[in-house]
Amino acid sequence: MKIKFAHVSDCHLGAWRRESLNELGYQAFEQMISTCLEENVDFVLMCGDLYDNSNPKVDVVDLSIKQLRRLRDNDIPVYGIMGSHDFSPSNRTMIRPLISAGFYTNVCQPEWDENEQKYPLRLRWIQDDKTGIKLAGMRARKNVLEKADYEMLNLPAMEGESGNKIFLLHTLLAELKESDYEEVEGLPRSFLPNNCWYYAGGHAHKTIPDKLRFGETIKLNPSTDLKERVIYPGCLFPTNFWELEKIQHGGFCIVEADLEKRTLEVKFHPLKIKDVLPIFIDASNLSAQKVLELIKKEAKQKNIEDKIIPLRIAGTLSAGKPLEIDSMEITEFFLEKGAFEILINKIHLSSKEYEQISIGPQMTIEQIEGRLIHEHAQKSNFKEITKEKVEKIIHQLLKELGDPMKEEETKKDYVQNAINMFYNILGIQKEDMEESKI
Ligand SMILES: [Mn+2]
Repeated sequence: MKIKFAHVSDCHLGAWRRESLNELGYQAFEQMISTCLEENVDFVLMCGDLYDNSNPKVDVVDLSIKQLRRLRDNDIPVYGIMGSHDFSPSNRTMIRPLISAGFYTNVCQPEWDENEQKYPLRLRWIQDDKTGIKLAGMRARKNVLEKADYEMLNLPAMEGESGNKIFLLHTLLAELKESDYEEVEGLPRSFLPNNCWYYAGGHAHKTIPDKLRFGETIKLNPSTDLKERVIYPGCLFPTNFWELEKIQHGGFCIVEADLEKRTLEVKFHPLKIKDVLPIFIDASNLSAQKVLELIKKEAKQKNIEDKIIPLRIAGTLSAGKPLEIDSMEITEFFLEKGAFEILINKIHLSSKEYEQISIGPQMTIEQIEGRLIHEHAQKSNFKEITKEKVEKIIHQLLKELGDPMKEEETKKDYVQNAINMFYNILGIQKEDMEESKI
């Protein structure tokens, strides 16, 4: 007998600040559900981070329920675990009403064995009626805190269960970690129960193994090494600038399995909702003005029509400040030329006028502050105020601003006193200011 299931993770519905991009994420979700129905899958695995946080907006909940309902109406169960984003330590997660409504079965069912000292935790296997597949999984917590749960897991007890088993996880496997995830902690494979058929992974937003994305089918049989049976489909739709730039689109997996031969075939289904065109501008040794011209030239030369443009500007400007490369101006320019949406990233853009100030790890906060103020004051250029005076003024202002509101002081008085203090330190006559208001 052959069965088929979908493996989905990291939908992050509602992750974007821009509704236009959230909308694309919702479309990806809808397409995924439609494909599951067309392919007539036996069940769907949801490996965490369905929502971007544990308390998503009503609109997001509503549209996800409408989609999950299409699965339920067709008797396709959803088995899931919570991810680092939609898990809540107090169990106040929006996944809960989904479970109550029968749209989602939580396969992270801990059972505690009081007689066990070191490994008291077991996860109950839940059997799918139609296929007989047994499922269990470990939900994530923030900052890989689930590590402590894995450490208590009674692996032999879980391994002792017979049948075709699928384990769901929302944790990166250390052995599969790529350089892109250097700062993300991974757990070694020895944390996982050994003899499962398939390990449905979540948390990695990039597909692992990479070759799945390029259309390769992954074939697994009972002798395949555990490491290769851990699959991460990656996010359903990119959730941030880096992902748009790096992977452009997300997707999910459909797995076909032969129950007798105990073989599986994994295929990736890309979800290309909108074309993405990453643009990189090297601003090194160029003036802010020149960079702006270069960006506009790119917009004219490239076909940006109806595309999402992640625009990265990096390097050290020879003249001008990063702020002079006006994001509003660039955005308007691209949208006028027909781009669907543009995101601008200037994190690695700096200026010679304000070069990085080196600070040592041994420096105190006060020392760092002092150094920053000193170096910026040295770059000031006022006719009537010396650099030393600028430095002194900044220190005075910071000191005064650090004073909290006095108990007997009203808010109005506090604000007025602060304004007077500014006048004093900056040597401004109050009358001058009042006159200039007219
Ligand atoms: Mn995620």
